[in-house]
Amino acid sequence: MAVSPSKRALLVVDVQRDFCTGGALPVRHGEAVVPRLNAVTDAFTRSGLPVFFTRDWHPPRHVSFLERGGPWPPHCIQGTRGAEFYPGLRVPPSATVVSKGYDPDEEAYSGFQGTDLAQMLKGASAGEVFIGGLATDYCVKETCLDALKAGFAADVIEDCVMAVDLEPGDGRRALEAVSKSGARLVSSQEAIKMMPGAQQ
Ligand code: VGL
Ligand code: ZN
Repeated sequence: MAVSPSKRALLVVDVQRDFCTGGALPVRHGEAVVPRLNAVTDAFTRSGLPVFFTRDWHPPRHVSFLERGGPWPPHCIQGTRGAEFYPGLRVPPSATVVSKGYDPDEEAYSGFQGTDLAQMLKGASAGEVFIGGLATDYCVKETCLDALKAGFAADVIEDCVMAVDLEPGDGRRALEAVSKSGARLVSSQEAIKMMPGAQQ
């Protein structure tokens, strides 16, 4: 599916304190994606392409929390420090922030679930989304699968994602699953070089 380079958008998934070292639900080395994502974000904004940042945005006592029988410790509670974007993550003024998982009784791994993300992407003339962030085996995977279902081409930036890996290999299997569903796997360097007007 060839999409014009001018129709690309960047989607940065859940790069929040709670998913990084020291957070409530830390992804091993989660914060390692930050400098690479910043470079990709810069390339998109330099090319005038839209950038979107999702954030996990749970009410206290969310259905996914252990206290309600869910799999996770409380994390990314609305308005708390843990729900903040990781320090140093570049969120440009032009970025659109999309909050998800705000329904107390519904899990929402995908940035498309219960949000206007698909309409906003279409409104920004996007036909292809480049995806990075946390975590590979949950929110990145589900966001990518929903992007494909909504008719977008999708590229996962492999060195800009990190997995929870509750079971060893979950991250690798998630990348296999999205790739089998039609997503392309790229490196951040490749993504940067694909930008319209890239220097090299
Ligand atoms: C996520 C587990 C629980 C994610 C969110 O962003 O991948 N994982 N909530
Ligand atoms: Zn969550």
